[in-house]
Amino acid sequence: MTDHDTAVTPGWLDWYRGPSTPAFVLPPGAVDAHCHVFGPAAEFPFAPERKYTPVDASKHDLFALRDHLGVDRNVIVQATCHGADNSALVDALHAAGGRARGVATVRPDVTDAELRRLHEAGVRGVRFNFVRRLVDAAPREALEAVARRVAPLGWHVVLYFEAADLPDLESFFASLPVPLVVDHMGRPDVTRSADGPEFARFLRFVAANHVWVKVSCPERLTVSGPPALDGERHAYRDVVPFARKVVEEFTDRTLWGTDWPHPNLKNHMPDDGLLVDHIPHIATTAARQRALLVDNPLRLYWPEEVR
Ligand code: 0GY
Repeated sequence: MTDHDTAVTPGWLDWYRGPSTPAFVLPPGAVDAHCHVFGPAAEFPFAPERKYTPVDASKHDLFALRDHLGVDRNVIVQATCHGADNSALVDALHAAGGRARGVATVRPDVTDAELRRLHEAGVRGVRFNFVRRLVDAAPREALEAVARRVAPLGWHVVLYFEAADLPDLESFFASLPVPLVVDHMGRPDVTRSADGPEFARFLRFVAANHVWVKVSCPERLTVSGPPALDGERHAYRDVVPFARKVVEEFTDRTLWGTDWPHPNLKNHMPDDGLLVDHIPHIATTAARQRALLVDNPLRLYWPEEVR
């Protein structure tokens, strides 16, 4: 893709306008720990090497959603369509006035001054993406170099990979000198059993390496649904056993996020209000909900408030 190619990717699903008001009331201080901003392209052009061109999803749109859902804070994750240009992310972090932290993408030759600038803006991690439809593969030495650069800042690495790739990647992940956070439960194949060998392997990896897990993206993982649309408050039943298992086994290291504005969904765009209504199905007690939504993200992203 070239930077002259500014047309939105064919078939792109725009984010859901006018989300419902959740029936589930989020606890005070709840954090949406996985969301993105896209552009606006006129102000923050997308990266030439991107694999998709989304519809704009600005910081103002994100903050409006935050307030509508009853979320208190956001963790904004650099999306691949912005490459390693973190300008839109940093702009959103500044505008959030302390109510957002960030996860950036940096290259190994990033300067110390740039890392300091990102830290001051609120960045607390970098994302390593292994999903081939989203990025060209980065050499492991380059990723190791990035991890070494950010470790002294107390940052973590957010890992995005497909379940089938975990066996190849696991020892590399374990060697990184930083805390690890996995996106979307490592993208399990939910047509298999949550008690089966593939997910068991993922859970062993999590346990052995003290990994944090985002129990996010049921709308991306689901096969049989039903989707979070038209008032459906029992959506994505096929994903629930996976998320519930993670929440129950690793209650103190789980994070939740909307994944708004939901890049690359193919068959439906969820009503974000109904995604909030999904939470009590995966975190079934008030204590688990508080850990998932408030205490855990605070410990990882605002540790100075947890003393
Ligand atoms: C997500 C998932 C996806 C995309 C990105 O940065 C991105 O482009 O993260 C995806 O397409 O699976 O976490 O938003």
